[in-house]
Amino acid sequence: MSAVRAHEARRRRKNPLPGEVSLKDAAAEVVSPIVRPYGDTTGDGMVQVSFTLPLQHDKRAEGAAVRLAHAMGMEPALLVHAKPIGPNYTFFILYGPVNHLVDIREIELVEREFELLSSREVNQAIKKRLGRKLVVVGACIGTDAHTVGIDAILNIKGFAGEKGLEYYREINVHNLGAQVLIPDLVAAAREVRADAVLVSQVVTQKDAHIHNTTAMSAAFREAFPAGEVPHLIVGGPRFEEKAAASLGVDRIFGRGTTPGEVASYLVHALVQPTVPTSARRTTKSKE
Ligand code: B12
Repeated sequence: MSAVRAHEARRRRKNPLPGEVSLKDAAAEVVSPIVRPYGDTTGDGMVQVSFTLPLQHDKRAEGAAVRLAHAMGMEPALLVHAKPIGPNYTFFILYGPVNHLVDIREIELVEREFELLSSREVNQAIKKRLGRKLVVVGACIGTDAHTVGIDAILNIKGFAGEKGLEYYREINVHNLGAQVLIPDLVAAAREVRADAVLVSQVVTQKDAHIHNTTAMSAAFREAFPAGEVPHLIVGGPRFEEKAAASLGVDRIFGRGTTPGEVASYLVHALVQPTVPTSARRTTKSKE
């Protein structure tokens, strides 16, 4: 290592600049806990943002876009694209450095609370401890027609190299598809005596995913006696994983979820030895 490089490595190890990789030694790299975006060089803070303003496209609208970017901490803000969307709206893209830093030590993570099991282990656990098939009902509710996510979890072909829940011998899957009405979902869950209801919500316009999920969980609590409500799981790319309690569901799964994770979770939540499994089947709903 040259003297200059050795000196630079020493400086980066002792005193890394925000967003800079601090070199522990020539072979190993330790990332600084304080980061900012990377554009042309490490830590230069460069980002690109896009948004639409309710303004006709002219110089004033462009000035408004730049001002907004400044207010968001982008300084200087370079307007790289402006396109009218109809007479009274303009779409903008701006590029520049942001002056904010993120300390990754302050990030709160939702840790996975269950062990990942193979499909064989899942089947064995259900067979041995539940003594019957585990029944799940899945659907996209409301006006949401984005079925790819729920199909990725349920369909036999699966997702990310993992088979879907239909592949599991000990899981009975009822996939109701798109735009299912909440009363129909409740009725189906009751009819097949679902252990778990898996709902997908991809559209988030006007918080549709929040409203639909809250309405769905309320409908289940209304239709089933306390303690007999099926396990409610909701999934989609834009849920906050920590929001389960406020939405009235038992678990939220987000972007990139795999079927194996969901199967393992179902065992964790519904098939543990401590769960009095036979009790769930004897008294079910207010029929
Ligand atoms: C494919 C697609 C469509 C297809 C859907 C086909 C189908 N059968 O699903 C079609 C063309 C029909 C469509 C229509 C529309 N779409 Co669209 N669509 C998409 C697109 C490109 C991909 C979605 C997708 O399939 N992702 C792949 C799957 C595998 O990922 P996923 O859904 O996130 O699922 C994973 C996890 O989230 C999780 N998961 C999801 N659900 C569940 C459920 C459970 C129980 C669990 C455990 C896990 C889980 O596991 C999955 C696997 O990891 C997205 C943009 C994008 N790139 O995401 C837009 C997008 C979702 N669509 C959008 C919009 C606006 C629409 C329309 C309103 C457009 C229009 N004006 O007509 C319509 C609405 C139709 C309707 N009534 O719902 C917007 C939504 C914006 C918003 N804020 O809500 C997006 C984000 C595009 C965008 N950037 O604007 N769309």
